[in-house]
Amino acid sequence: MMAVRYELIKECKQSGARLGKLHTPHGVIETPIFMPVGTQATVKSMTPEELKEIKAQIILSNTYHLYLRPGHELIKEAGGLHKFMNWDRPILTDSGGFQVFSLNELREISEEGVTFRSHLDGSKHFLSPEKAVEIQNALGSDIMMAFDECPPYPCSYEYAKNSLERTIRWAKRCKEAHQRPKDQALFGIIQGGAFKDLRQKSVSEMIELDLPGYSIGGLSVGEPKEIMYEVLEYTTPLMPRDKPRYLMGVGSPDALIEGVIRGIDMFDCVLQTRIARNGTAMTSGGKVVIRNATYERDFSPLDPNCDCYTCKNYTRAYLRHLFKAKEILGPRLTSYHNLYFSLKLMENIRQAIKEDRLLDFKREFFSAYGYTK
Ligand code: PRF
Ligand code: ZN
Repeated sequence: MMAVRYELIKECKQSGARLGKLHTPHGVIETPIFMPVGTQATVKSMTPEELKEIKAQIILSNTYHLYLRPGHELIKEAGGLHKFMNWDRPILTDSGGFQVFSLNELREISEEGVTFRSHLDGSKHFLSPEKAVEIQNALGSDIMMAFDECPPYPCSYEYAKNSLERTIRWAKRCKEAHQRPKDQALFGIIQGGAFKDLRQKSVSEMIELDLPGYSIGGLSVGEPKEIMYEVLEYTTPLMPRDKPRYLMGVGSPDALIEGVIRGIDMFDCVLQTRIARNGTAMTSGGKVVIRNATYERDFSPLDPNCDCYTCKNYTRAYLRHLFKAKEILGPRLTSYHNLYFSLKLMENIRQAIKEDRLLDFKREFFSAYGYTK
């Protein structure tokens, strides 16, 4: 028995979208889904009770950060990550492969793994496929990610090729090191930059490992959106139909819709909470920068079409005041709304797939949001 099982419910008649259920040890997830990011064992400013209130089904956390602080041994001692942070629904942990590259300029990469200095105190550390799996086994996440190398954009064909081949070898090592395949699912990561034949090679070699799910990595790293959509268009059809497909680190409203249309089932992104902290809200009418003077006497809700706690109880003028006064309630209420907005968007997407009208939904959403395409 595998820890995680994907049940394909329906394929959209208008697009490549799929409706499914992902069965995990901590409950069933309806897909396509957006996963709020809880890098340091907390979705910034949100309690688990609030996450449940907005119907978050699964959250993401990070091996890299938790290994450095407070340490995976401590979390294991606490009874695992779920207990430690008081979240009893599914958790996916990223492997640290991406964070070690994006947060460290002084890293050194070899076939064995990556040596790097902590962004916290400069201490020296080593992450490898075996170590990343050991940490994730200690954390006890429902879904763990293989240790990969995410090449920058742009990057040469040669670099992308070597890096994806190494990512395949590392994925094999992850699978061998995995101690808890019965209650933790290991997902593989497809790399290959923006090169079609490399993405094809990456998929065909990765699916030979017969893992319970696969993600697409190496996108949204600075390439134009059209390139990302093109890569998805030729990559997802090669991926198994009976397993979940996860697009890593992508979650702007347009990319969520475009990704689902191209057959993606899972997304995560820091955007929702990050822009909330600097006072930007995602609303049905597009982005609202709440500090703007236009909202000084705007006593209407952040999003008149939203029925979240923030929108039911507070005005734009009040939120603007909170941000101007640097009160922590401002980021909190805005994070709550942005996450609610994105989870609601995914619910609407699932409903549209059910009714075979996802492309119509896209047209309406884009026009209201102010996207031109
Ligand atoms: N690999 C891993 N995590 C990631 C990525 C990746 O390529 C990305 C790229 N968008 C985000 N998070 N392991
Ligand atoms: Zn709202």
